[in-house]
Amino acid sequence: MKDEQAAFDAIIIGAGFAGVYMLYRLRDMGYNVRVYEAADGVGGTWYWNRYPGARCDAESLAYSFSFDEELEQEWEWTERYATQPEILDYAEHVADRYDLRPHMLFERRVTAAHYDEAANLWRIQTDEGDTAHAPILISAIGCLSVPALPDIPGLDDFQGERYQASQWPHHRVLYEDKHVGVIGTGSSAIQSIPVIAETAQQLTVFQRTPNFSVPAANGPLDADWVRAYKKNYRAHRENYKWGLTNSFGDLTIDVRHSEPVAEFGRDINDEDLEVALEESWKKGGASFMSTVMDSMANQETNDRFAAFIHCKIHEAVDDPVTAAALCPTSHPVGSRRICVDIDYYKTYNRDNVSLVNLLETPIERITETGIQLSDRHVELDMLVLATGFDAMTGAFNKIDIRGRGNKALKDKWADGPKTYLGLMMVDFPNLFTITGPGSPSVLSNMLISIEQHVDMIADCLTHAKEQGAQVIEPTQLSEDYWMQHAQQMASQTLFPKGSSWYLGANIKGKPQVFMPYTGGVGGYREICDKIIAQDWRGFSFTAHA
Ligand code: NA7
Repeated sequence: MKDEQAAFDAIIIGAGFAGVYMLYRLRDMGYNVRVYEAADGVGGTWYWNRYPGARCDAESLAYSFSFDEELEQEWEWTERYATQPEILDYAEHVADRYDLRPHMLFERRVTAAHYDEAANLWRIQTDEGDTAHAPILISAIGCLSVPALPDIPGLDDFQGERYQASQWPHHRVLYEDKHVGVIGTGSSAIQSIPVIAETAQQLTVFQRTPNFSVPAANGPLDADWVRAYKKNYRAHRENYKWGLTNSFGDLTIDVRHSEPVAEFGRDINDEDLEVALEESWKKGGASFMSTVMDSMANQETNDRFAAFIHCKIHEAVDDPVTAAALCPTSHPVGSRRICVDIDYYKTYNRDNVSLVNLLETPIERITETGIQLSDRHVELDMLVLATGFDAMTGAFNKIDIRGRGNKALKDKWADGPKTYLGLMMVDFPNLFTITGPGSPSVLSNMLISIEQHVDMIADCLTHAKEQGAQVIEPTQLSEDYWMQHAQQMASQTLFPKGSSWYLGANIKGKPQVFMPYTGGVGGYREICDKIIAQDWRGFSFTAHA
C-alpha cells in the first residue's frame, strides 16, 4: 500500500512511544491520522537499540504509559530496569491493544515536509514515494535516533564483523572464539561490555573519555512490592510528573530511590556525605545524583561526588592502572549523562577483558584486521561501534523541513535549535515537536515528557478548534524569550561543562548550544500549565484566510 496525495487531519512522523500515544489521543478525538515509520515495527529507540545488554536506565514501573489505568495494572514488568526486548514487547502490546497499527505505514522514511501556506497544509514525501498532506504535522522522531559514526580513517576497510550498537542486527550475534573490540564508553558500551565479556574469547575496549557510572542494583521485581506500588500507582505517577522521586503521605515509600539528605553540599560534612552516598550507591540508579540537591549546580559538591565514584572504581577494579584510566576527570559527574550499569567496572577484572586508553595510545586507523594504535596493532574478529548519536537535532536535519516562505528548518537552526517550549517554532505553523530541543526531554524520564507534550498538543488542537483557528504558531517574542530562558537556566548548572551530546559537542561542526531544558519536569510543567491557563500565552491562533 502506498499513499498518493492522501489527505489526513494529522500526520505523525515516527512510531516510537511518542508517535504511538499521539496517534491514540488524536484518533480518540476523531482525527484521521497517518503515522509514517522508518522501521518495520513500532518501538522507536527500543526497536533499533538491540545491542547486548540494552535496557532502560529509568525504572520499569515508571518508564511506562500512565494514560490508561487498566494498562498499567495489567502489564507485568519483570525487572527493576526493563530489558530492550521487554520494552519492545510492551510497545507492541500497546499498539495492538488499542488497534493502532491500521493507521501506520512502516518502512517509510519521511524525506520532506513542506508547509503550503496558501492551503495551510503540510505536504510530506517518503523514501518509498508516498505523498500525503494534512494541516497538522507532528514530529515524534526521537532525540537519539541518528547514529554517529566515528571519524576514524579506514572504518570501511575492516573485513571482520562490524556492528553499530544503535543499529544492531536482528539475528543472533555470537562472540564465542572471537576477539571483539568495542569503541566507545558511553551508556550503550557500558551496558554491552559486561554481556559481551561473558562469552567473547577476548574483549578489548577502546576508551577515549571515561564516563561516570553508578550501579543499577537491578533484579527481579518482588510481587508484593509491585502490588503495593500498583495500589498507589496514581500517586506515584503524580510524583513523577512533578519530578519528585519519593512518595508522600501514607503511601508506600519507594525506598529504592535516593532521597536528598541536604540541599547544599556545604551543609553536610565529609563523613555524613560519605554515608549518604554509600546508601545511594547501594540503592542504585541515576537518582544517586539527588543525594545532595546542588550536585549539578555547585562544582564543589560535584567534586565530592566525583571523588566518591573514583574510590568506588578503584575498589572495584584490581589493576590500578586500568582503574585510574576508568576514572573520569575531564567533566563534572552528571554533565554527561550518568550511566547506570550492571557490573561494568568489575568486568575489567576478567582475564579476557582489557582496556585501551586512547588518550595515551590513540587510534591511527582501522585496518582490514583490526585497529592500528599509535604503538601497536590490535587484531580483531568483530568491531562494535558504540559511538553515540547526532542527538536532538540530527533526525530533524535528515528531513527537508520547510516552513513559511519555503524557509528551511536547517537554516533556522543553523546556530542551534530555536523553539518555544521545545514544542513549536516560528515560521513552522502547526508543526509540533514532541520532546523537542528546549524541553526537558533527554534529561527526564522520556515517557513522562512524551505524555505531557502529547496531552498538551491534544489540548492545543482542541483550543484552536474552539477559537475557530486553523493556524497555530508561537510568537517571535515568546520563542526568543524561551531560548534565552533555557540558556540562562542551563548556565546556572554544571551541564554545559560536559562537552557532551547534550551540547552537540560530539558532532563535528554542530553548533554548541545546550539543547534540553534544565529546569526539570516539575518546573517545566508548571510553566506550561501557567501558559495554558493564560489563554496559551505566547502562541497565536488565527483563522486561515
Ligand atoms: P554516547 O554517550 O555519546 O557515547 C559515545 C561513546 O563513543 C563515547 O564514549 C565517545 O567518546 C565514543 N566515541 C565517539 N567517537 C569516537 C572516536 N572517534 N574514537 C573513540 N571513541 C569515540 O552514546 P551512547 O550510545 O553510549 O549513549 C547515548 C545515550 O543513549 C545515553 O546517554 C542513553 O540516554 C541512551 P568521547 O566521549 O567522544 O571521547
